[in-house]
Amino acid sequence: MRAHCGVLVPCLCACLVACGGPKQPPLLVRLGDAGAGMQVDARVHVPQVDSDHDGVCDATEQMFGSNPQAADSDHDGFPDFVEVATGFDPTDPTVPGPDQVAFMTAKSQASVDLDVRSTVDSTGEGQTGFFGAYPTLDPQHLTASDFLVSGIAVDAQPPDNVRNIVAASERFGSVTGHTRLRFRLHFDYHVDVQFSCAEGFSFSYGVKSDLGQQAGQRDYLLVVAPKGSAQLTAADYCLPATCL
Ligand SMILES: [Ca+2]
Ligand SMILES: [Ca+2]
Repeated sequence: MRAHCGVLVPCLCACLVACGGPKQPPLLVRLGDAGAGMQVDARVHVPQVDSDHDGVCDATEQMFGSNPQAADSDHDGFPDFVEVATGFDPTDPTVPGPDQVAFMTAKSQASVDLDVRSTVDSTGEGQTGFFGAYPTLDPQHLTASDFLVSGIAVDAQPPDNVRNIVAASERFGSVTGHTRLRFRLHFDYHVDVQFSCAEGFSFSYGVKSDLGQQAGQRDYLLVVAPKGSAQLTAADYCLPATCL
C-alpha cells in the first residue's frame, strides 16, 4: 500500500511547501556527503532539523509517524528517506515485501527479472498487464520506466481459467473466474548514468480488462545500486542534499 497518496512525491512536495520547506525536490547525494544535524534551506531561510541525518526532517518524520532518532524506523533495511520518497510506509516492516523488490547493480549488462502477480475475478474477458512508474527525486529524472525492457505474461492459476496467453503482449485471453495471473518484468542497466549510491525507483503493476476495468494493482520497488544487493546497507542509499 502507498503510505499516504497514490503519487507520493508530488504529494510530499506539496506538503513540504505548505509546511514552509523546500519548494523544489532537493538533489540526491551520497549519505557520507550529507550535512549533519541542522540543515538550512537558503531559499526559504527555514532551518530544517534532521536529528538522525537520514534525509527526512524531524517535522516530516512526525507527519509520517517515523522515528526522528532512527534512520530506518521499521528496521526493514530501507532507510526512512527511501520509503518516504518511493511511497512505502516507513513504519511498516512488511512493506516493501521481498516479492515487491528487485535489486540491480548499476553496471553495463546488469539485469534483473521480477515476477509480479495480479488476482482478478473475470467473466470471460481478456486481461492485459500494465506498468506505471512513479515520479522520483532522481537528479537525472530517471524513473523505473528508464530501466524496463519488457514485460511478459507467464502463467495463470488455475490454468484452465485462461483460454490462451499472448506472452509478449502481457495478455491473458478469455479469463473466467477467480484467477491469479503471473507476469515477468525484465529490467536492465542501459542508461548512461553513473550511480555513486543506491536509489529506489517505485512503480505499480496491475491488469486492465477488455471492459476497461483495472484490478490487482500493487506497488513495487526497483533498487539500482553501485554494488550488489548482498552488500547493500541502509548507509549505501542516496539522500537529499537537504532533508525532506
Ligand atoms: Ca530524520
Ligand atoms: Ca525502513
